[in-house]
Amino acid sequence: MTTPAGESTTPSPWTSAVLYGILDTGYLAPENFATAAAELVAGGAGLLQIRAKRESPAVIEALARAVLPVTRAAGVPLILNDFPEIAATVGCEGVHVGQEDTAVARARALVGAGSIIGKSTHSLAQAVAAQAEGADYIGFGPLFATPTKPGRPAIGLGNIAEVHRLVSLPVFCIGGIKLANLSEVRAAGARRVVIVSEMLGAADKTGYAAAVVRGTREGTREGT
Ligand code: 3NM
Repeated sequence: MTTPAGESTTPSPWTSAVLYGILDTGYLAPENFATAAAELVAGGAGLLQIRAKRESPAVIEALARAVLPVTRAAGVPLILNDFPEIAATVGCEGVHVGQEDTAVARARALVGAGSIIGKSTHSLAQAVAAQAEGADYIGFGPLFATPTKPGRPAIGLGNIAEVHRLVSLPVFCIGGIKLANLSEVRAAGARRVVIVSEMLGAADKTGYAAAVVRGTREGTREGT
């Protein structure tokens, strides 16, 4: 990958990411997106998403344009939550779709053949279906009830090991994960996590992200 200035970088491939950060307008003011993006990638977030559930397309496009130079410089893919047309216009590396959003193939056709398309899944059956549909990674959750996705019932930790047996894609566990329950989530078989509210609320986002990366990798090495 090259930076906007044309310098080559040697980032880890996104497929080895253990922490996926989400910049969510529910927790972060638009003017703080670029700074937060820099802080999270400095801490080791290997994928970054923009999630703006209540904003206009114009605001979403502006957010993506503000964050993209930061993620490009770090060699971290920028994923837009849905809105594949905006992702294509701005040059985001991919989009994340929910169960009710654009189909994976359509999203890829809009964003580009080499784009990264992720899908939210909330059960083993949906995880298997997302892989069959051609997703590049899945989210799996919410493990715990979370105000970031209100009204969505927790699926618990019981199927984490099984989803890793059934699906060969990168699986990002999500929903109510915090530093305090990370070891429990790891012990249940999670290898990669997404954390939204606690990470965006941290005074030191870089230090927080680094602690999650350390904790998640430690669990993987121990084989728990
Ligand atoms: N998607 P927090 S759970 C955005 O299960 C999102 O698909 C989920 O935020 C899913 O870390 C979730 O604040 C919210 O709980 C994650």
